Amino acid sequence: MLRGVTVVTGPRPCKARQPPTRCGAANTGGPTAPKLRLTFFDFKSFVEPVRLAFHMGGIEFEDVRVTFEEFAAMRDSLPFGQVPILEVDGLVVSQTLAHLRYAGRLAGLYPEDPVAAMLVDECLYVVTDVEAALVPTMRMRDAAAQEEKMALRKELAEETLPRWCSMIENRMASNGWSHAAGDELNVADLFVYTLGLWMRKGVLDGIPTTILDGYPKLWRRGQGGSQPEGRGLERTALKPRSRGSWFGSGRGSMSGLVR
Ligand SMILES: N[C@@H](CCC(=O)N[C@@H](CS)C(=O)NCC(=O)O)C(=O)O
Repeated sequence: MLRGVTVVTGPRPCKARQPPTRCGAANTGGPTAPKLRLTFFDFKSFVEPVRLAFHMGGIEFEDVRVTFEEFAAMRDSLPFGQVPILEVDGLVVSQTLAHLRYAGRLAGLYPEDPVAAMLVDECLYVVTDVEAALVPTMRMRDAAAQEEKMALRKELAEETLPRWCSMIENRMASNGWSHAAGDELNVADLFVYTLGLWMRKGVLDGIPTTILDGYPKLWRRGQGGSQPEGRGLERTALKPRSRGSWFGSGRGSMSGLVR
């Protein structure tokens, strides 16, 4: 039995349902709202922005958290052998960015304008690139690999991450954007925010928690900026539209989001 969440006994096969022909309207619990189940491990990772987008839009979804053992048991039944998966009325879909854009459309956090949407996509892929630079060092767990890992982290802290952060900062500044990819809060901000929290948390040896301090547009303290930090975020940007606060809700790792 899972810890306080619904057990996934194996998603239905993709062929069970045909994809909808158009994007659904906001799913705030109406009779035609699709039934949504998001399945991942019980940590934030890159799935957190999807959960946040659903939450901000007041969109009902089942937040299924599986253990590694449960994932191993279900892996062969998954379309690409990976989590996260999002089930939409039984249709099983993989890939976080697909989930995030879908959640953003339902929640009104993804632009309809094609160019504005492309700019959001640009930011999402930039964040994916930054993440991709960090992830290999996460896998270096053996004692023998520590020296190499710390050398790579030093390069990340002193060169790679500052270069990416400067480019995002400059992109915002030169376009006069108040947010990560435009003038309104959207899923790009949620993605940048989640990555930023992780980088600043002190859990990545060799990456200083001050890593984003020199980028006031990218990571602005207090309220009103692209990535308002901490409790300011709870009060403003991530305020859910129709339900109680995500923060402090005691839902697994979610309550720790702003720590
Ligand atoms: N590009 C995929 C990556 C998903 C992914 O790597 N998931 C990992 C868990 S964090 C997984 O399921 N790994 C198992 C495997 O690939 O066998 C996404 O964004 O959803």
